[in-house]
Amino acid sequence: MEPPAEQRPHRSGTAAIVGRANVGKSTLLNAALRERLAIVTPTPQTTRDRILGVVRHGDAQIALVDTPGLHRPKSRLGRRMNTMARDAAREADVLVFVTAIPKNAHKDLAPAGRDVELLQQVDPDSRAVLVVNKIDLLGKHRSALLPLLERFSEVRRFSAVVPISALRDDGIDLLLSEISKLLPERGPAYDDDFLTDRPVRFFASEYVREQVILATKQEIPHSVAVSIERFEDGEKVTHIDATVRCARDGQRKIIIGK
Ligand SMILES: Nc1nc2c(ncn2[C@@H]2O[C@H](COP(=O)(O)OP(=O)(O)OP(=O)(O)O)[C@@H](O)[C@H]2O)c(=O)[nH]1
Ligand SMILES: [Mg+2]
Repeated sequence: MEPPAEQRPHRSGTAAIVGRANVGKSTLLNAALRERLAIVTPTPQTTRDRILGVVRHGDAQIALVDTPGLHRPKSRLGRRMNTMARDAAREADVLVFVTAIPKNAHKDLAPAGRDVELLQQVDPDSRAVLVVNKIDLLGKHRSALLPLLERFSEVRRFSAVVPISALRDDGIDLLLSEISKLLPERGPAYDDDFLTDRPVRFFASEYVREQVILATKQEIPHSVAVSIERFEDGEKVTHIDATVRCARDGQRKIIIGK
């Protein structure tokens, strides 16, 4: 039986959310925080930086770190993004490896080859939780999950395996409980009201980039960068000037519509 709350030790530490692009890592971060902090789009490689979000769960404080999707890089930016994700995984107390149910598939589900490759690159002794996201896509075929989870367990040892739907807020609480149990016993590292270490300006630039990605097609999002030139908090309104940079003149025409 679990001891009463006042006798349970406080736990705190970092948990890195790592996985292929587009599996729902940022959606998971936001669901755990109950805040729309990280940007989310249907386009792969949306997240470009580490994003910290501090979650309180029972007797634990979890420093969740969202990371760029691991992919085969075609540019310097891509290589930097992969390095960032791998460093976050190595430095964390717990690795939260996220995979997702593919669209229109519910029979003979098997771990994606790329997931297997990535998992084999991780230190086998690290504490890892497997998260299978997008289980809402299974509809009534939930029984297809079991063989998938078993096949993942053959790839490496996981401290916990948690199917979730980050989009529907299904399984998030259970996941946070599993992560909490794996954190070291220690006091909180952050103040009670601390959410993230990034400044508001960073999120302002991210929200502009999110809109550019949502409004344009495949090729453009990867070459877009946004910088905030002015950020002035007024009494009633905040004035923000942002510059959107892209790689080619043709892209500029698509973004501004002329
Ligand atoms: N059906 C379904 N879609 C989801 C779920 N979670 C995320 N998505 C969608 O999957 C797409 C990618 O989500 P993100 O959270 O941006 O994925 P990511 O892993 O952070 O992607 P990168 O930052 O590019 O690596 C978005 O269209 C989300 O709405 C889920 O539980 N179910
Ligand atoms: Mg993301």
